Amino acid sequence: MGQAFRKLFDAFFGNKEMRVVMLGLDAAGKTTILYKLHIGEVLSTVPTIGFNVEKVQYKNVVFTVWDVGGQEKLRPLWRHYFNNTDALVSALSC
Ligand SMILES: Nc1nc2c(ncn2[C@@H]2O[C@H](COP(=O)(O)OP(=O)(O)OP(=O)(O)O)[C@@H](O)[C@H]2O)c(=O)[nH]1
Ligand SMILES: [Mg+2]
Repeated sequence: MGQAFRKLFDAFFGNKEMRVVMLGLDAAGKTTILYKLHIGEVLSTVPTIGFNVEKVQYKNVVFTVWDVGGQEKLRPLWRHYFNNTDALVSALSC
């Protein structure tokens, strides 16, 4: 009974996890956004070769945010990040 109640409680009030993938052309600002969300600061960045991944908590949701390199040679790899993704953020430069 206690375990069933805990499961029910967690379903309503426990942390939920969501996987978010950020894609966009190189120098669009994805890594800048990721670290602003993660540590609250704008860091100086270098072009991402591969990916960065960080957990960002908002209320009871833990977002696992994948920031994928946007250089042309890396774009064919983007499709490999879509599996089990709950949200996609598309970064545009302006
Ligand atoms: N003016 C301006 N510059 C920005 C902004 N966001 C990021 N930058 C700058 O743009 C450059 C590239 O930012 P990144 O966050 O590394 O870009 P990225 O999308 O991760 O690029 P890749 O890793 O190559 O895919 C850095 O020099 C940032 O300081 C913004 O909102 N405004
Ligand atoms: Mg980057």
